[in-house]
Amino acid sequence: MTSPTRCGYVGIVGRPNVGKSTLLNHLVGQKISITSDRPQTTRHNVLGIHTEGTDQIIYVDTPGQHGTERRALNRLMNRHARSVLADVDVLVMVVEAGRWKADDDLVLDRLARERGFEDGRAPILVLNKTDLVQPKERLLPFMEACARRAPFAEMIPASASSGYNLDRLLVCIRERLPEAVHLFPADQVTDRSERFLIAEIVREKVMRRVGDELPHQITVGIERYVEEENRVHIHCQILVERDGQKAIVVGHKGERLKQAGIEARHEVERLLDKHVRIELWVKVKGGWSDDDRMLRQLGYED
Ligand SMILES: Nc1nc2c(ncn2[C@@H]2O[C@H](COP(=O)(O)OP(=O)(O)OP(=O)(O)O)[C@@H](O)[C@H]2O)c(=O)[nH]1
Ligand SMILES: [Mg+2]
Repeated sequence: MTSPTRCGYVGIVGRPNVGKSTLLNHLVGQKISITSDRPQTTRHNVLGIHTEGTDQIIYVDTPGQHGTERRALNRLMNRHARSVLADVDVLVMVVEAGRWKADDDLVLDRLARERGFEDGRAPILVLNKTDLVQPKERLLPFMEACARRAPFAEMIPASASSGYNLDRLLVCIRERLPEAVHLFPADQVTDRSERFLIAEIVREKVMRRVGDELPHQITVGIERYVEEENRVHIHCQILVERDGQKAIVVGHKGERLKQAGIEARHEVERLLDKHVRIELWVKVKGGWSDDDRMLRQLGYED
């Protein structure tokens, strides 16, 4: 007799910048969701699929939830993240070890409202970035304080960037997977198209280079994708909101954009396993991040 297969959706939620996407990439073993030290890097729910033997885990990375910004893009991002709370089989809430903030309370409130803690629905709490906690003795009182906030199913101190304790997290997730048939082929790692991943890689490289100078009024679209004999030629358009932002993205004598393009090309070549040429264009389109119709055109589906 063959053993039954198990398959389930595992939502990863939390406030911005706690390391949700880094965690997803590590668990799947491949870079799927872009990361940066800027809050609100992730804008869509992104699936990362990990199949091993009889188990298939479908992770859902979500945009960081927060209570401050009010543009249409931010409302949409919050909505994407909230839709995951109720529906997934297993929920992982990520916080930064030693730093509980107001937005963590916001996430927990929504979670209590839309999911609850009964009948095995309580989330696993990951206390991420433990590598930054000094001295280590500070961890224990923080864990005790977390335990008083909500009846978490498990609390796991971990480091998504080094991989510390993620094996324990994986055991906890596997224990909770329902018996079910696999929903994706064993070799599929995401539901997103190559074009989506490429646009995201470009956005990551640009975001990381502009640092604090620009908030998040950047988006990237693939305008043209041409497969030539032995390489792929990709035209990307980077949209910003204002002329001043364009100057920041382009940088002195175009140097910043050029470097972002080089970094993106290396990563896209690894992804596609082909030679790649990337051309980046920056265009000003005022108000895109607060315009519902424009957001839909740009691929931010509701
Ligand atoms: N020191 C340390 N840094 C980490 C760890 N995990 C993630 N980071 C860093 O934290 C920053 C944010 O990581 P992301 O994975 O983009 O965070 P996120 O929660 O997905 O952020 P949003 O998508 O904006 O909500 C990045 O600079 C990561 O490299 C960790 O375990 N230790
Ligand atoms: Mg993210």
